[in-house]
Amino acid sequence: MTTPYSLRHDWTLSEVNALFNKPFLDLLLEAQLVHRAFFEANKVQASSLLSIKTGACPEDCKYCPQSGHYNTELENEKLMEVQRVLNEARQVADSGATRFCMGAAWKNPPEKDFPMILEMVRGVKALGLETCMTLGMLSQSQSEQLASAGLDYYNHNLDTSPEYYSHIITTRTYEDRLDTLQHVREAGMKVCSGGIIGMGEHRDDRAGLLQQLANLPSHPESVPINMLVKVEGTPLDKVEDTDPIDFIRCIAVARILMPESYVRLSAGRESMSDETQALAFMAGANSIFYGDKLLTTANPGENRDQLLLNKLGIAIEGGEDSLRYHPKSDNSDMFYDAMQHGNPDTRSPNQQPH
Ligand code: SAM
Ligand code: DTB
Ligand code: SF4
Repeated sequence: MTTPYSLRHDWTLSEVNALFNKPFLDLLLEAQLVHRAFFEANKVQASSLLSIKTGACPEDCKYCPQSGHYNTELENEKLMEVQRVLNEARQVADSGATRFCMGAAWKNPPEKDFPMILEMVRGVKALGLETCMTLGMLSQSQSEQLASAGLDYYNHNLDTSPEYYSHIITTRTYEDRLDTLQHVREAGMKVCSGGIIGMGEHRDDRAGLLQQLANLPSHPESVPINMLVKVEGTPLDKVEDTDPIDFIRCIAVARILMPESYVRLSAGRESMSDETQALAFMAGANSIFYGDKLLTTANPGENRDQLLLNKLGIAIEGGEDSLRYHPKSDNSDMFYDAMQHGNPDTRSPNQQPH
């Protein structure tokens, strides 16, 4: 059976905006149907985060508590010893999370530290966890070394639209970010790339960010959608709160544009209600950060997450590749057909009658 949505890499801004402008319930239904056509329903992937080098970052990302340009009273820490990282990873392996994501507050990883980074990848991999790192910009050679050491995923976010980007970061360009994503791809690693909602951006910027991600030569396997965590001392700490419904729209549009990708309901869950999180899962989010800390800020602890997931009947999945192209759950085809025939303008050109 053909999947109802073919993968596209040619989305126009007006098409993406048209999705954003749909009635909320229509958008949510479409996203959930796309989700069920590509993934098993009621399952989420769980990753744990560890900051392996904290603070004093030379970059000026206006959202970030770890930038050395702002005073956030964060305690800076140099690169962690490999054994300490592996001890943390052992605990994660027992928690139910399947991926261990190590983050460093660097513009790019210094060559002198690179052998330790590679050792961490090998060590975490040997514990049976999937490995992910986010270390800033990478050269082609560094990407290849990480891939050879067994790094499964590299996280590098586009963060926002190309147009809004310079309001948020001035110390590296959008092009720099795209270059790193290309190096990661060429080295054969899986790409984790997404952005942040709630930095004072316009809806067009949210559409622009998702358009950029969806129009990459291959969709990122993992798309983290972060809600800004406002940290005192950063230039964005007083920005207006994002309406949760607007945030859910971003998740739903990401799901529709990148049907095969894991969409991660990422930073910001600590201050989200259970109902908002439930709507995010309905909109097609199927991945979370698990554990009581993100990199430097709080995340709901495992107890709160277990209660929520139990309430919703959602299980943490064991290994993500086994679930790709899972047979469609229940009768999503029937609903999908009904929706398509009821709303002809939601059909892509190759689905329209001739
Ligand atoms: N330094 C590396 C880099 O920026 O590429 C890796 C670590 S950085 C903290 C990873 C991502 O975390 C950023 O790209 C951003 O999307 C996200 N992030 C950082 N601070 C955040 C905040 N306050 N709220 C939401 N997301 C945030
Ligand atoms: C991503 O998109 N979000 C994570 C992960 N990738 C590295 C980081 C969120 C950081 C939130 C702020 C903090 O805890 O420092
Ligand atoms: Fe540094 Fe990354 Fe924070 Fe930017 S997001 S200031 S690069 S740690």
